[in-house]
Amino acid sequence: MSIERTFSIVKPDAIKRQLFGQIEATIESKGLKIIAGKFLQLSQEQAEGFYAEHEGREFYAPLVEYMTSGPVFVQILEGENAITAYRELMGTTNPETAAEGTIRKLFAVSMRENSVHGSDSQESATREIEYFFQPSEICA
Ligand code: IDP
Repeated sequence: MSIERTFSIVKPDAIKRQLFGQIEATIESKGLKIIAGKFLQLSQEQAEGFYAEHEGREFYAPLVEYMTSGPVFVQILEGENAITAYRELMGTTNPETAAEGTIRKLFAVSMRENSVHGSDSQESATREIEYFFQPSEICA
């Protein structure tokens, strides 16, 4: 067991449907601590850069359009094995295959509008945290 940090986004579909509080409560109930967070309206450039690894895929342009369609909440979560623990709590990308009790099973609308993001590795977590946060914004 090790204490890790992971990066999470509550995506536009969830903010629009006022599911922010329920999602944060689910995260806290799993023992993950929210050590930084802010609401943002992503620019086209921010969304493209964040999802640059998917450039060229057929879902890239609609994904960027969706991620800029309304406010998001970006946050840093800390806890034991936080990267894997939060990926498990989110559920699979496609909500139809997500396990019972996961955030995506509970709240997601579709494969694109799937309510939350979570880093998939230590390298991604470091990159994504640095993409959105200054060290001074982290309250650990
Ligand atoms: P993840 O968010 O579960 O890690 P990724 O494969 O990294 O999934 O994809 C990033 C995001 O792109 C997904 O969360 C989802 O919003 C969107 N996405 C991925 N694959 C598809 C697809 O086939 N159709 C529509 N949207 C997709």
